[in-house]
Amino acid sequence: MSPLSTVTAGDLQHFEDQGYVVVRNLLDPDRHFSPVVKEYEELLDGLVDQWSVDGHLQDKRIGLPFPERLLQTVVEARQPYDLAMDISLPQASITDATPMHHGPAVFDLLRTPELLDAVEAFVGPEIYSNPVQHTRIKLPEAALPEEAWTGLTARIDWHQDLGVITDDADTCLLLTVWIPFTSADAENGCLAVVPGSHRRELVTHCTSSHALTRGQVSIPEPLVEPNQVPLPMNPGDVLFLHSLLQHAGLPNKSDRLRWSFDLRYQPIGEPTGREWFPGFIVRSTADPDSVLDDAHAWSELWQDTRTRLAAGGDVSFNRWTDESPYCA
Ligand SMILES: O=C(O)CCC(=O)C(=O)O
Ligand SMILES: [Fe+2]
Repeated sequence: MSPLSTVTAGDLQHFEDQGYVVVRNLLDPDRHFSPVVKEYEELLDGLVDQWSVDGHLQDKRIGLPFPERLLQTVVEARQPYDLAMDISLPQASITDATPMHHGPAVFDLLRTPELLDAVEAFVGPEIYSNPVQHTRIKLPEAALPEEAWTGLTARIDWHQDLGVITDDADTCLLLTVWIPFTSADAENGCLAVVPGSHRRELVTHCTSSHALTRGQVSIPEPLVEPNQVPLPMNPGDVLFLHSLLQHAGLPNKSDRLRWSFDLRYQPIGEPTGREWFPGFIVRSTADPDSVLDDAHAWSELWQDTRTRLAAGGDVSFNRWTDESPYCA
């Protein structure tokens, strides 16, 4: 295998000029992704057993690789899988039974040294793992019943990441890190960006009422800039996004599954834009003892958060009122 790459001065310049950069071959899928895939295989084992017990599934498709097995079992069982696999909580209707996933392999992915070395080049050596973190396992949209379309399973409309967090984080340096686990292209729903759009301000977002993106907070069409560029990527490549860059997750029009993780990092001590959710110190030269390196403790932070939010009602991360004429 060719050696892994690192972030170069040219990459940082590209990020500054264009608001994003794709660094090819930054991670080794065999080494960095295999434990996560194994964890998700076990997670799917549990879901499949449950769907079978509940009478939703005849054929458990034991032995199929994860992407094909997920696709085929979800299509047959027509049961939700997105929250059970996501590494955050939803923004509404949280109960003690809301499914989520915070396993040790995912924790290690968040802490991958080669990834943090790259993040350090953007945000410096004191690094906080922001709790806005997701995995999005997108089935072919044609195979997905419409009621199952969410931002985790289907297309994501144009938005700026700063537009989906609270305004206390507006002046913070928040870096989005997008990691494809399968290849992603314009057909199966890679990300698309408007290069340079981070140089202008945060534009109005509206709550979508479209059937296919219902509830998503996104930029109304007239405000989306025209120069939209898809970013095909392979496993091992990593995309870094500025929080003001206009971007979208394209629809999966293929017959293949598209799986990615999107993680976020920022300098320690700044607001996260989702204060109700737990982040953690992932790297610190100044205070190495403050780093969280215990996967179980991380999982407990999320379990405690779920318990608290289930008891205390919903939180809102939405700064938009839909009063803009653009939202009509
Ligand atoms: O993966 C996607 O489709 C969208 C991801 C996204 O918007 C993000 O990572 O900020
Ligand atoms: Fe985004």
